[in-house]
Amino acid sequence: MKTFRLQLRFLLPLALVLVAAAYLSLPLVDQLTQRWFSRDLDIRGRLIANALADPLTQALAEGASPRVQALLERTVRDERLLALGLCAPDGRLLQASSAFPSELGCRAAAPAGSELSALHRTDGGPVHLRTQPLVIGGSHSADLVLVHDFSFVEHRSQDTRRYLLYLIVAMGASMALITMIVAQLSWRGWVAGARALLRGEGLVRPLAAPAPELAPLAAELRSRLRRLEDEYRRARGPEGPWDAPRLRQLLGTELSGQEVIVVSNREPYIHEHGAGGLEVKRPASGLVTAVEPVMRACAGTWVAHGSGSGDRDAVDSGDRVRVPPESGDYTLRRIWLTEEEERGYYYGFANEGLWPLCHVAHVRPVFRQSDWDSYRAVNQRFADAVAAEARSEDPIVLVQDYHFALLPAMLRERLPAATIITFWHIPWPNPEFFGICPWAPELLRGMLGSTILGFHTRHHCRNFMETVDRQLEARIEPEHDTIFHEGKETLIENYPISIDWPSEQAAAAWPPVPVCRDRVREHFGLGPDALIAVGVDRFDYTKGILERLYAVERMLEKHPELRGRFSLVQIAAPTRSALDEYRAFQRRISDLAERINARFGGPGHAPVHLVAEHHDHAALLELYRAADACVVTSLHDGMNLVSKEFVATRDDEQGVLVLSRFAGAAREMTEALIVNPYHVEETADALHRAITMPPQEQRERMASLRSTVHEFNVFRWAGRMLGDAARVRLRERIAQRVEGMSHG
Ligand code: GDG
Repeated sequence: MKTFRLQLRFLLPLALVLVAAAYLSLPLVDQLTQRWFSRDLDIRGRLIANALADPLTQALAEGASPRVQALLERTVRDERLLALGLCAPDGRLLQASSAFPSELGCRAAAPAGSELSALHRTDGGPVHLRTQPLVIGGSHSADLVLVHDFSFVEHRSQDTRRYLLYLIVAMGASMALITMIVAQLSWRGWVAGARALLRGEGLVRPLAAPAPELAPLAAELRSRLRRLEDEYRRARGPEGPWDAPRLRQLLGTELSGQEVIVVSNREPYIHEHGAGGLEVKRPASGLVTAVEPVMRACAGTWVAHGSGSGDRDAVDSGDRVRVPPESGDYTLRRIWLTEEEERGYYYGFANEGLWPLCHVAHVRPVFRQSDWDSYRAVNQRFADAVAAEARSEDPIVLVQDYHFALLPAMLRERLPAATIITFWHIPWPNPEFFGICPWAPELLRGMLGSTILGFHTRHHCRNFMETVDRQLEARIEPEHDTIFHEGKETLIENYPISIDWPSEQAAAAWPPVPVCRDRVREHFGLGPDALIAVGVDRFDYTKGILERLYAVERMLEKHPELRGRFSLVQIAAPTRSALDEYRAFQRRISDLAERINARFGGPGHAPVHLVAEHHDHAALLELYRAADACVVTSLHDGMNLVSKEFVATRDDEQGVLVLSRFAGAAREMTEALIVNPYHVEETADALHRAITMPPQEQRERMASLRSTVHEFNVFRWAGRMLGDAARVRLRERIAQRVEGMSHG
């Protein structure tokens, strides 16, 4: 709009000048053409008159009027010469060729004896008259009048005028076009310049210094930059609290104006056809829990698989819908997959191959060629969609999880200047274990298309670097946490994920803990002195639900006094039930729960309440707040957000967390009772200790856990990643200029 106004300011005066030019120049052109052609006819006339003078004077002197007539008629065969006439000195027309305009006579000619040219209009059109005196015997005896057709001059003049007009219009159009292009380019240049300045680029101007002697200096500068960045990352120290406004501020300063695109398989909102029409649901997913608040803060685009039965009815013609439904903070772009694609890419390669491969949970990974083909094809489709959604050539793209290991390199081909941050939400196994995947090198190459590759823990980062070391020709620089592969550098860093710490207003609206306990007791038919442990998981074999039940069974064996008092409420949200492995596992859990209930339950009491249903957030909140203990016994878990959610809901500073040492969360949440879930005895004892822990010890542990999770929240996770991305972008820009400097 601004460019348009700018252009208009130039184009209007230009149009006025051109109209004025046309107005003034056209009559001038008329006059000029007339003058040129009159002069031309004069010269011709004089030539003809001179050529006729002798034969005419001779014929006149001899009084041979037929000869005079023949001479006149022969001469007018010239196409432009209309007629010839002979006028006596007294003004009589002596003789004339047959086409001599009768209305002219000798009046229009010049006074006798003088040479003159003039224009006249006859019935047949405009004519040019030239009078040429003839001298016989030394005295003036007659005047020869040459009548030339002048209408062709008018035609030519019209043609010239038309061509001139075309020329002016064409000139005007080209000038306008050039103006528009120049204005566009200079506006874009100005905008790019302003953006660059905001990003701090303007601070580093390209140096036009000559090169070779500066090469060592440039290398030194580059390595110092790298060391500075390393030191900055490692010595981050106390950073102050992270929250949504601070993340927004980071996006508005260091990453000013940059667009953020998230890619994940799971969508943050699912539309389903329900009894009440189109209903919106939040899926049970750690990834969605973590990334959603970040997207709310930065208002970007989220590209994900549209998996709900009503998803197609909720999107616009570009497959986009604004979410969350109540505020529409960001755009969700849905990608549709066929059943076959979903079977191969999602259930097959991602969940039967990579999921068990990365989780040491003793479930054998399955690798099928057809699944791999499908995985590759779907990764390409998502990469294409991200490139199509990008409005700039260097967006920040946050690639989520093991469904998209190949996407970073594919996207790098489409958008070479993009900053691609890939976050791997699940663990990374050791190199030997990862090596069993038939396509290990391809997966690693795909991931190394990322600018930054994030894992939850340092341990996973190390495993990844060692895997690359075994599988690819790459240069690994552990001191900088970087891998150089095919001329591209990837930073491998740990970013422990977390949750959006609830605001004071949100917490104030929660039902009080005693109310939650009453409701849960009532719902599950528990007694007033019931001891409640909760487990909240997707119904997945990595979550250690089996081991948890064994621990409950063992605890009840060891502590008969707890029978009839203790209950585990296990929420198991349905997940991947299309896979045999999952269905078999879910059956096994149900059978075990039944067995324990049969063994230790009684009339009106069950020690295990297995609820294999998806619950809404309010129900989970109520459960967390009602619990004496929350049990997380994952056999392997990238982080585990349930442990953090439990702690966040306990503003009463009561309740104990039992946490598997194989969950990434165990590295931060050291005040939990840390267990090895494979060790049934140890887990049973920890569970017992949890439900019998004195309130004071509970308070001390919970207060400390809460302060950790409050500080290490999801905005810190995103802020550190995006902050690192901003620094990498800045360093790359400086390095490019230094490079330019050393190459002259
Ligand atoms: C992966 C990694 C990593 C569960 N049931 C329901 C429900 N949930 C929510 C929980 C929690 C989330 O799902 C589960 O998060 P986790 O982190 O425990 O596990 P994964 O889904 O396996 O997530 C994991 C995570 O990614 C993030 O990086 O921590 O290690 O495996 O938020 O509350 N939510 C609702 N109803 C349920 O029934 N609404």
